[in-house]
Amino acid sequence: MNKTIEIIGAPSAFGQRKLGVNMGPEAMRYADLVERLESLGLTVDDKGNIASPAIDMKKYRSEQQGGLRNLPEVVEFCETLCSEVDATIADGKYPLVIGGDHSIAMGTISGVKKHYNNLGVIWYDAHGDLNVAESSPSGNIHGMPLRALIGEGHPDLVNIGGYKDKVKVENIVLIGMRDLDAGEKAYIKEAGIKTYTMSDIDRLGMAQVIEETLEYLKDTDGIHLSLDVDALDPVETPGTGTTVPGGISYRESHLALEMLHDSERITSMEIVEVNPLIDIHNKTANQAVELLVTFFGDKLL
Ligand code: NNH
Ligand code: MN
Ligand code: MN
Ligand code: MN
Repeated sequence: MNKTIEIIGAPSAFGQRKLGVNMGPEAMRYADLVERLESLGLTVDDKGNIASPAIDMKKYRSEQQGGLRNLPEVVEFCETLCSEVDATIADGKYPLVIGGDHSIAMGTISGVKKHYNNLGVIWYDAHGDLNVAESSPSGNIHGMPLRALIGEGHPDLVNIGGYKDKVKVENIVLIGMRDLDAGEKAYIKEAGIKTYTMSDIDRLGMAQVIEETLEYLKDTDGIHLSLDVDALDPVETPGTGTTVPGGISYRESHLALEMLHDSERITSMEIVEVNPLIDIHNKTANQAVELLVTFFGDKLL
């Protein structure tokens, strides 16, 4: 990596109901994110956290039944993030967005996509995040960002960054799936989205999954990696709001990130859903940092 890595903290908790995920960026910084990347000889510029709308505790704790929880806050947050990511790439730097709940992907990817004609997206997650309000069991917008990026859902989400249709269905690869809602399953089949469930990973092995993913995305002109730490197994990686048993191991994740680094095809990256308030001694942030160090080129030998 000869580009400067620009870290953008995205402390959103608006996409779901568990406060603490907004402290994810600090948890990763306190796990020596910047120092560890610099020790690889990389140039790192930490831009700090983007400005967030205030959290109104009463509203945050309320049921807000019927639809899209914290919609205006999510939109405002993502618009700011979109502009920051856009500026980072325009400056010739490599954007590394640290979340924050997964709703921020609408901001990150809307900023990234301005610089690519045919962007690929790898969604490394236990969940598809392909809901619309009508199919969502929770009203939590962190379960909807990928569908909004495709161009479906509430217009305010679909039009973040002032334009729509950021990601083509044929340019998406889902890895780690094991908790898909009924509407998401139907949509994945109907749209034909390339998907690796946990049983696919078990049968094929992670090395083949990543090789096939890169081959599948061969015609893209850039690939964004959106890594939700709940893709990993909660026994090893407990500090996240929506844990699902039977996940990807820390070791398999290292392999995946090493292969993605070696491919030199991943042009932007975000890591999301680290929640230090439900973690054990900041273990999850530490793992996130270790994975990022691997992703940016550390070698075992
Ligand atoms: N599918 C569920 C929903 O939409 C859960 C989504 N939760 C996530 N996604 N953590 O990564 O509410
Ligand atoms: Mn997610
Ligand atoms: Mn998830
Ligand atoms: Mn999640």
